[in-house]
Amino acid sequence: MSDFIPLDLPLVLLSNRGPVSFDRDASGRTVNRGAGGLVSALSGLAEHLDDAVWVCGAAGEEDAAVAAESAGGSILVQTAPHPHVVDGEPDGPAIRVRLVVTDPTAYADFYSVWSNPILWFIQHGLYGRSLAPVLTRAEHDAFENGYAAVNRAYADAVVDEVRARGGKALVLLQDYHFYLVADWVREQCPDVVLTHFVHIPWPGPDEWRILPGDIRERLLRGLLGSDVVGFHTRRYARNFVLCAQELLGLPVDLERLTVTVGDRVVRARYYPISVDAAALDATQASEEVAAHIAMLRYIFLDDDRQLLLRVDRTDPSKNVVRGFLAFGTLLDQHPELVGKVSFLALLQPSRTDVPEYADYIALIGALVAEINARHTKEGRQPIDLRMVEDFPLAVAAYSICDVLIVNAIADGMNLVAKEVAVVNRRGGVLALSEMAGAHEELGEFAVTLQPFDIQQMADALYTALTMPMEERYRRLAAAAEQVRTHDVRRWLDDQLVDLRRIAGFI
Ligand code: GDG
Repeated sequence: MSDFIPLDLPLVLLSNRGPVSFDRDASGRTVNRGAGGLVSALSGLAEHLDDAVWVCGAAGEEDAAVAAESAGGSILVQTAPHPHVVDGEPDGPAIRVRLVVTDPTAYADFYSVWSNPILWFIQHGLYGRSLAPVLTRAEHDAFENGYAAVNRAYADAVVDEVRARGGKALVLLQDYHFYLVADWVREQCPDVVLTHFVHIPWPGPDEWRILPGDIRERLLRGLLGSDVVGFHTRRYARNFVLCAQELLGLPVDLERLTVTVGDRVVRARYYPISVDAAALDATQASEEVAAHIAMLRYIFLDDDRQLLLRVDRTDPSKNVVRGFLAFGTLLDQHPELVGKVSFLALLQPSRTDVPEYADYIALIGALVAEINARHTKEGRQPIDLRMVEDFPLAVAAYSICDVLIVNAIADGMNLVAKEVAVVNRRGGVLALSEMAGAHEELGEFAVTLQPFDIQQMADALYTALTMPMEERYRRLAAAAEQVRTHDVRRWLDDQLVDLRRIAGFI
């Protein structure tokens, strides 16, 4: 990747999961690098800067042991050629990391009561409302003693790091775990320049009215401590400004997407996150992916058969169940497709400790069994459901699928759609929910899905599977071009340019 733009100020990052985690095996302490586009983009930036620190949670026991050894301070982790903690000068790229340890009960209330599920459910519109949520004294207490307390601990760590740098720094906060942090940091360090980026959808004011009035007010006021609140799309940014207007009564400008808070102007901006196209190309070129491709071709693509793919966490927001219902309807209404189309679903089990998620997995299994029983032909079942964590397998499937289905009820962006656009080599068609953030950029090249309408989705899948080859390749090339020219580096650079402008450097 090319060089990062100069920042002129130290950088303090905050996210729940950090760039490295620690473990222990027979040989002693091991250091693992975090996976995914976000962590690698931010790691690239942090490695490049002279003065940057990444504040994150101590996830496991070994993380806590490392934090204890550093007496609450930061450590320097060299990230290549092999990751390890360094005492003196590193002789390769390195990231300064500060691991925050919190009380386990408070953390459980923060993470497993408020962040996921309550905030996740509100922001993805997952509550049925007639019977859920039920907010009792326990949830009020969990907010105070969990969400707020943990936010406070992380905010204190950020403040500590900013003060150690003279009180002036660029601060980048990530996601729905930390809505209270910006305001606290600004109170202690008024000279920071701060962006809070929200990776999930931001719904309109009425969804937020599900929450107790004082809590939703605190969450909004917390975020308004930022200079910029970043989202994936204009729609989410606008919803945020509407919330400030309707729920807090603050003066706003809905065209410029600004909120006036006392003598400060807070901007809601949209920076669509993306993928690291070069890293994806490298993964695709690996022997492991080639072996998977050969196997998938052998299983799914002999004769003139086609492959429909989905790759998701087993999260109710991804709408896996309605996706299978639509596929079942497609086969009912187009029996000529039975035996001609396979549906490969690579699902990563997620948050299985949350009852709604465990129930959802059971529902998926039962539905797949039922559709497979109904449409097995010559011993071949139409759906191949695999509960796996296997990124090279996912990239192999991306490369050769005919149709990718993303039918989320709500999805901040959805990186899977962008990954397929970059690596597919078979004229793969994106069947993309209008409720995924990615639809704002890729909708014109996709077949649009309306995630609650089973018949519409079945019809759209039929359109995708029967689209002329030339049209398929034309759309795929245009989608790939859009993603390659708007990759994850651009997502980050655009935010940094805005921060430098606010700080007065440009
Ligand atoms: C949240 C928001 C937003 C796939 N299989 C495996 C695996 N993957 C990778 C995919 C992709 C990532 O996981 C999933 O990203 P998504 O964007 O699709 O969805 P969320 O996990 O819900 O992410 C979302 C995103 O944050 C970024 O802001 O786009 O809207 O919900 O990169 O390729 N990764 C591993 N093993 C697999 O088997 N490790």
